Amino acid sequence: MILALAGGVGGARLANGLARVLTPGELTVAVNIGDDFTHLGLPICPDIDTVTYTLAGRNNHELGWGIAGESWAFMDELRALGGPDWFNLGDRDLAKHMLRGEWLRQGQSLSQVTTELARRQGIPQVIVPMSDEPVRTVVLTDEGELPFQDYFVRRRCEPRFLSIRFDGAASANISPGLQSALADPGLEAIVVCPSNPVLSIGPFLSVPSILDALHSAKVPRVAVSPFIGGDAVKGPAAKIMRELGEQPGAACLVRYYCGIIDAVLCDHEDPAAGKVIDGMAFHATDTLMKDEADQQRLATEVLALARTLP
Ligand code: FO1
Repeated sequence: MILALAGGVGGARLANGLARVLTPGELTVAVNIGDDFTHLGLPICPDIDTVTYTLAGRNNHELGWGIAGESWAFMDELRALGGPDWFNLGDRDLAKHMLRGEWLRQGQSLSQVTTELARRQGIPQVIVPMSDEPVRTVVLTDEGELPFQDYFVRRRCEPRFLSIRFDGAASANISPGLQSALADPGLEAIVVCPSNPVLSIGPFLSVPSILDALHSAKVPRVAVSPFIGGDAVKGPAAKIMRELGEQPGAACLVRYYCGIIDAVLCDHEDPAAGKVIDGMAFHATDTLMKDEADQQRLATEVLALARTLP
Protein backbone atom coordinates (compact mmCIF):
# COMPACT_ATOMS: atom_id res chain seq x y z
CA MET A 1 0.00 0.00 0.00
CA ILE A 2 1.25 3.48 -0.89
CA LEU A 3 0.58 6.54 1.28
CA ALA A 4 0.53 9.86 -0.58
CA LEU A 5 0.60 13.24 1.20
CA ALA A 6 -1.11 15.83 -0.97
CA GLY A 7 -2.18 19.46 -1.02
CA GLY A 8 -3.09 21.84 -3.81
CA VAL A 9 -3.35 21.17 -7.52
CA GLY A 10 0.06 19.50 -7.98
CA GLY A 11 -0.70 17.14 -5.13
CA ALA A 12 -4.05 16.15 -6.59
CA ARG A 13 -2.51 15.50 -10.01
CA LEU A 14 0.10 13.05 -8.74
CA ALA A 15 -2.45 11.44 -6.40
CA ASN A 16 -4.55 10.88 -9.51
CA GLY A 17 -1.60 9.36 -11.34
CA LEU A 18 -1.02 7.00 -8.42
CA ALA A 19 -4.73 6.11 -8.37
CA ARG A 20 -4.50 5.15 -12.04
CA VAL A 21 -1.45 2.87 -11.64
CA LEU A 22 -2.40 1.23 -8.33
CA THR A 23 -5.46 -0.82 -7.40
CA PRO A 24 -7.89 1.10 -5.13
CA GLY A 25 -6.86 -0.82 -2.01
CA GLU A 26 -3.20 0.03 -2.64
CA LEU A 27 -3.52 3.82 -2.21
CA THR A 28 -4.30 6.09 0.72
CA VAL A 29 -4.22 9.85 0.09
CA ALA A 30 -3.79 12.03 3.17
CA VAL A 31 -4.73 15.62 2.47
CA ASN A 32 -3.71 19.00 3.86
CA ILE A 33 -6.38 20.84 5.90
CA GLY A 34 -4.39 24.03 6.54
CA ASP A 35 -6.26 25.84 3.75
CA ASP A 36 -9.64 25.04 5.30
CA PHE A 37 -11.87 27.82 6.61
CA THR A 38 -15.46 28.72 7.33
CA HIS A 39 -17.02 31.00 4.73
CA LEU A 40 -20.63 32.24 4.97
CA GLY A 41 -21.06 29.64 7.71
CA LEU A 42 -19.90 26.79 5.44
CA PRO A 43 -16.88 24.52 6.12
CA ILE A 44 -14.62 24.84 3.07
CA CYS A 45 -11.95 22.15 2.61
CA PRO A 46 -10.23 23.08 -0.66
CA ASP A 47 -7.47 20.47 -0.80
CA ILE A 48 -9.79 17.62 0.23
CA ASP A 49 -12.23 18.72 -2.47
CA THR A 50 -9.56 19.14 -5.16
CA VAL A 51 -8.23 15.61 -4.49
CA THR A 52 -11.77 14.19 -4.36
CA TYR A 53 -12.94 15.88 -7.57
CA THR A 54 -9.70 14.95 -9.35
CA LEU A 55 -9.94 11.25 -8.40
CA ALA A 56 -13.62 11.32 -9.38
CA GLY A 57 -12.59 12.70 -12.79
CA ARG A 58 -14.77 15.78 -12.35
CA ASN A 59 -12.15 18.41 -11.49
CA ASN A 60 -12.41 21.79 -13.21
CA HIS A 61 -9.16 21.81 -15.25
CA GLU A 62 -9.38 25.49 -16.24
CA LEU A 63 -9.69 26.70 -12.65
CA GLY A 64 -7.66 23.91 -11.03
CA TRP A 65 -10.32 23.68 -8.31
CA GLY A 66 -14.07 23.07 -8.12
CA ILE A 67 -16.24 20.99 -10.40
CA ALA A 68 -16.10 20.82 -14.20
CA GLY A 69 -19.18 22.27 -15.91
CA GLU A 70 -20.03 24.30 -12.82
CA SER A 71 -22.73 27.01 -12.78
CA TRP A 72 -22.55 30.20 -10.75
CA ALA A 73 -26.14 31.29 -10.12
CA PHE A 74 -25.49 31.42 -6.38
CA MET A 75 -22.51 33.76 -6.87
CA ASP A 76 -24.49 35.98 -9.28
CA GLU A 77 -27.24 36.43 -6.71
CA LEU A 78 -24.79 36.84 -3.82
CA ARG A 79 -22.96 39.56 -5.75
CA ALA A 80 -26.25 41.29 -6.62
CA LEU A 81 -27.01 41.35 -2.91
CA GLY A 82 -23.62 42.85 -2.12
CA GLY A 83 -22.34 39.73 -0.38
CA PRO A 84 -18.63 38.79 -0.22
CA ASP A 85 -17.76 37.62 -3.73
CA TRP A 86 -13.97 37.20 -3.43
CA PHE A 87 -14.29 33.47 -2.82
CA ASN A 88 -16.29 31.73 -5.53
CA LEU A 89 -18.66 28.92 -4.58
CA GLY A 90 -20.12 27.07 -7.55
CA ASP A 91 -23.70 25.82 -7.39
CA ARG A 92 -22.68 22.14 -7.41
CA ASP A 93 -19.75 22.75 -5.05
CA LEU A 94 -22.19 24.48 -2.70
CA ALA A 95 -24.22 21.28 -2.28
CA LYS A 96 -21.16 19.52 -0.88
CA HIS A 97 -20.19 22.31 1.49
CA MET A 98 -23.74 22.33 2.86
CA LEU A 99 -23.88 18.55 3.28
CA ARG A 100 -20.46 18.51 4.92
CA GLY A 101 -21.56 21.29 7.28
CA GLU A 102 -24.73 19.40 8.22
CA TRP A 103 -22.84 16.16 8.93
CA LEU A 104 -20.17 17.94 10.99
CA ARG A 105 -22.89 19.67 13.02
CA GLN A 106 -24.42 16.24 13.65
CA GLY A 107 -21.10 15.25 15.25
CA GLN A 108 -19.42 13.31 12.45
CA SER A 109 -15.63 13.71 12.21
CA LEU A 110 -13.98 15.29 9.20
CA SER A 111 -12.58 11.82 8.37
CA GLN A 112 -16.06 10.28 8.42
CA VAL A 113 -17.50 13.08 6.29
CA THR A 114 -14.59 12.92 3.82
CA THR A 115 -14.84 9.15 3.47
CA GLU A 116 -18.62 9.24 2.93
CA LEU A 117 -18.47 12.09 0.39
CA ALA A 118 -15.77 10.21 -1.57
CA ARG A 119 -17.81 7.02 -1.46
CA ARG A 120 -20.93 8.79 -2.71
CA GLN A 121 -18.90 10.20 -5.62
CA GLY A 122 -17.81 6.69 -6.57
CA ILE A 123 -14.19 6.99 -5.46
CA PRO A 124 -12.74 3.63 -4.30
CA GLN A 125 -9.46 5.00 -2.94
CA VAL A 126 -9.06 6.01 0.71
CA ILE A 127 -8.95 9.81 1.10
CA VAL A 128 -8.34 11.09 4.63
CA PRO A 129 -7.66 14.51 6.15
CA MET A 130 -4.28 14.80 7.90
CA SER A 131 -6.14 15.49 11.15
CA ASP A 132 -9.73 15.64 12.41
CA GLU A 133 -8.87 18.66 14.52
CA PRO A 134 -8.57 22.08 12.89
CA VAL A 135 -5.14 23.23 11.72
CA ARG A 136 -5.35 26.67 10.10
CA THR A 137 -2.55 28.24 8.05
CA VAL A 138 -2.03 31.91 8.85
CA VAL A 139 0.34 33.90 6.65
CA LEU A 140 2.24 36.74 8.32
CA THR A 141 2.73 39.44 5.68
CA ASP A 142 3.87 43.05 5.47
CA GLU A 143 0.13 43.86 5.70
CA GLY A 144 -0.26 41.88 8.93
CA GLU A 145 -1.67 38.40 9.57
CA LEU A 146 -3.87 36.87 6.88
CA PRO A 147 -5.82 33.60 7.13
CA PHE A 148 -4.68 31.45 4.23
CA GLN A 149 -7.59 32.00 1.80
CA ASP A 150 -7.50 35.75 2.43
CA TYR A 151 -3.83 35.71 1.43
CA PHE A 152 -4.12 33.22 -1.41
CA VAL A 153 -7.46 34.21 -3.01
CA ARG A 154 -8.65 37.59 -1.71
CA ARG A 155 -5.21 39.23 -1.87
CA ARG A 156 -3.88 36.99 -4.68
CA CYS A 157 -0.62 36.36 -2.75
CA GLU A 158 0.43 39.99 -3.39
CA PRO A 159 1.45 40.93 0.19
CA ARG A 160 5.04 40.17 1.04
CA PHE A 161 5.25 36.76 2.74
CA LEU A 162 7.20 37.13 6.00
CA SER A 163 6.40 33.89 7.82
CA ILE A 164 3.72 31.31 8.40
CA ARG A 165 1.88 29.83 11.37
CA PHE A 166 -0.34 26.77 11.70
CA ASP A 167 -2.92 27.54 14.35
CA GLY A 168 -4.14 24.47 16.21
CA ALA A 169 -1.20 22.29 15.11
CA ALA A 170 0.28 21.81 18.57
CA SER A 171 -2.93 20.29 19.94
CA ALA A 172 -4.09 18.52 16.77
CA ASN A 173 -3.73 14.76 16.40
CA ILE A 174 -2.89 12.65 13.40
CA SER A 175 -6.14 11.44 11.83
CA PRO A 176 -7.16 7.80 12.35
CA GLY A 177 -6.82 7.07 8.63
CA LEU A 178 -3.34 8.55 8.37
CA GLN A 179 -2.32 6.81 11.58
CA SER A 180 -3.49 3.42 10.34
CA ALA A 181 -1.86 3.87 6.94
CA LEU A 182 1.49 4.60 8.63
CA ALA A 183 1.04 1.61 10.95
CA ASP A 184 -0.12 -0.71 8.15
CA PRO A 185 2.30 -3.67 7.82
CA GLY A 186 1.55 -3.55 4.11
CA LEU A 187 2.83 0.02 3.76
CA GLU A 188 5.47 0.02 1.01
CA ALA A 189 6.34 3.70 0.57
CA ILE A 190 5.36 7.26 1.43
CA VAL A 191 5.05 9.74 -1.45
CA VAL A 192 5.10 13.47 -0.76
CA CYS A 193 3.35 14.93 -3.81
CA PRO A 194 4.60 18.02 -5.69
CA SER A 195 2.77 20.38 -3.38
CA ASN A 196 4.06 23.61 -1.93
CA PRO A 197 6.52 22.47 0.79
CA VAL A 198 5.65 25.41 3.04
CA LEU A 199 1.95 25.98 2.36
CA SER A 200 0.66 22.47 1.63
CA ILE A 201 3.07 20.04 3.29
CA GLY A 202 4.10 22.37 6.10
CA PRO A 203 0.77 21.83 7.92
CA PHE A 204 1.38 18.05 8.05
CA LEU A 205 4.82 18.59 9.58
CA SER A 206 3.49 21.12 12.11
CA VAL A 207 1.45 18.41 13.87
CA PRO A 208 3.87 16.65 16.28
CA SER A 209 2.32 13.19 16.00
CA ILE A 210 2.43 13.36 12.19
CA LEU A 211 6.04 14.59 12.09
CA ASP A 212 7.10 11.86 14.53
CA ALA A 213 5.34 9.16 12.51
CA LEU A 214 6.98 10.33 9.27
CA HIS A 215 10.40 10.51 10.95
CA SER A 216 10.11 6.97 12.29
CA ALA A 217 8.52 5.40 9.21
CA LYS A 218 10.49 2.33 8.16
CA VAL A 219 9.61 2.54 4.47
CA PRO A 220 11.15 4.53 1.60
CA ARG A 221 9.94 8.14 1.55
CA VAL A 222 10.06 9.92 -1.79
CA ALA A 223 9.11 13.54 -2.58
CA VAL A 224 8.43 15.10 -5.96
CA SER A 225 9.70 18.65 -6.27
CA PRO A 226 7.00 21.21 -7.18
CA PHE A 227 9.60 23.45 -8.85
CA ILE A 228 10.45 23.44 -12.52
CA GLY A 229 13.14 25.66 -13.95
CA GLY A 230 13.44 27.66 -10.73
CA ASP A 231 9.74 28.44 -10.66
CA ALA A 232 6.62 26.71 -9.37
CA VAL A 233 4.30 25.02 -11.83
CA LYS A 234 1.29 26.67 -10.23
CA GLY A 235 0.69 28.93 -7.28
CA PRO A 236 2.94 31.17 -5.26
CA ALA A 237 5.59 28.65 -4.17
CA ALA A 238 8.49 30.31 -6.04
CA LYS A 239 7.47 33.85 -4.97
CA ILE A 240 7.23 32.65 -1.35
CA MET A 241 10.59 30.90 -1.54
CA ARG A 242 12.22 34.10 -2.85
CA GLU A 243 10.51 36.14 -0.11
CA LEU A 244 11.89 33.63 2.39
CA GLY A 245 15.32 34.23 0.91
CA GLU A 246 15.44 30.77 -0.65
CA GLN A 247 16.36 29.85 -4.21
CA PRO A 248 13.17 28.22 -5.63
CA GLY A 249 14.33 24.73 -6.50
CA ALA A 250 14.42 21.15 -5.30
CA ALA A 251 17.41 21.80 -3.02
CA CYS A 252 15.19 23.88 -0.69
CA LEU A 253 13.28 20.68 0.08
CA VAL A 254 16.33 19.65 2.13
CA ARG A 255 15.41 22.32 4.64
CA TYR A 256 11.69 21.56 4.78
CA TYR A 257 11.81 17.78 4.53
CA CYS A 258 15.02 17.00 6.36
CA GLY A 259 14.78 13.67 8.15
CA ILE A 260 11.49 12.65 6.54
CA ILE A 261 12.50 12.20 2.90
CA ASP A 262 15.05 9.73 1.49
CA ALA A 263 14.92 10.73 -2.18
CA VAL A 264 13.54 13.47 -4.41
CA LEU A 265 12.39 13.40 -8.03
CA CYS A 266 13.18 16.78 -9.54
CA ASP A 267 13.21 18.31 -12.99
CA HIS A 268 16.13 17.77 -15.40
CA GLU A 269 17.03 21.49 -15.28
CA ASP A 270 17.02 21.64 -11.50
CA PRO A 271 20.52 22.41 -10.15
CA ALA A 272 20.09 19.66 -7.54
CA ALA A 273 19.50 16.95 -10.18
CA GLY A 274 21.92 14.06 -9.74
CA LYS A 275 23.22 15.28 -6.38
CA VAL A 276 22.97 13.92 -2.85
CA ILE A 277 22.42 16.74 -0.34
CA ASP A 278 22.32 15.99 3.38
CA GLY A 279 21.40 12.38 2.70
CA MET A 280 18.63 13.23 0.22
CA ALA A 281 19.28 11.84 -3.26
CA PHE A 282 17.93 14.01 -6.13
CA HIS A 283 16.92 12.10 -9.26
CA ALA A 284 16.09 13.94 -12.47
CA THR A 285 12.98 13.30 -14.52
CA ASP A 286 10.30 15.23 -16.37
CA THR A 287 8.12 16.30 -13.44
CA LEU A 288 5.64 18.44 -15.44
CA MET A 289 2.21 16.75 -15.54
CA LYS A 290 0.45 18.19 -18.61
CA ASP A 291 -2.15 15.43 -18.78
CA GLU A 292 -3.25 12.20 -17.17
CA ALA A 293 -0.65 10.22 -19.11
CA ASP A 294 2.07 12.39 -17.53
CA GLN A 295 0.46 11.88 -14.13
CA GLN A 296 0.63 8.11 -14.58
CA ARG A 297 4.19 8.21 -15.94
CA LEU A 298 5.42 10.29 -12.98
CA ALA A 299 3.54 8.05 -10.53
CA THR A 300 5.21 4.99 -12.07
CA GLU A 301 8.63 6.65 -11.78
CA VAL A 302 8.02 7.61 -8.16
CA LEU A 303 7.07 4.04 -7.27
CA ALA A 304 10.04 2.65 -9.19
CA LEU A 305 12.40 5.02 -7.34
CA ALA A 306 10.86 4.07 -3.98
CA ARG A 307 11.39 0.40 -4.75
CA THR A 308 15.13 0.97 -5.32
CA LEU A 309 15.52 2.42 -1.83
CA PRO A 310 16.32 0.30 1.24
N1 FO1 B 1 -9.18 29.67 -5.67
C1 FO1 B 1 -9.22 30.92 -6.23
O1 FO1 B 1 -8.18 31.40 -6.69
N2 FO1 B 1 -10.40 31.63 -6.28
C2 FO1 B 1 -11.55 31.17 -5.77
O2 FO1 B 1 -12.57 31.86 -5.82
C3 FO1 B 1 -11.54 29.85 -5.19
C4 FO1 B 1 -12.71 29.27 -4.67
C5 FO1 B 1 -12.66 27.95 -4.19
C6 FO1 B 1 -13.81 27.32 -3.74
C7 FO1 B 1 -13.76 26.01 -3.27
C8 FO1 B 1 -12.54 25.33 -3.26
O3 FO1 B 1 -12.49 24.05 -2.83
C9 FO1 B 1 -11.36 25.94 -3.71
C10 FO1 B 1 -11.43 27.26 -4.17
N3 FO1 B 1 -10.26 27.89 -4.64
C11 FO1 B 1 -10.32 29.15 -5.17
C12 FO1 B 1 -8.97 27.22 -4.63
C13 FO1 B 1 -8.32 27.23 -3.25
O4 FO1 B 1 -8.11 28.51 -2.76
C14 FO1 B 1 -7.01 26.45 -3.41
O5 FO1 B 1 -7.35 25.27 -4.04
C15 FO1 B 1 -6.32 25.93 -2.18
O6 FO1 B 1 -6.70 26.48 -1.03
C16 FO1 B 1 -4.82 26.08 -2.44
O7 FO1 B 1 -4.34 24.92 -2.97
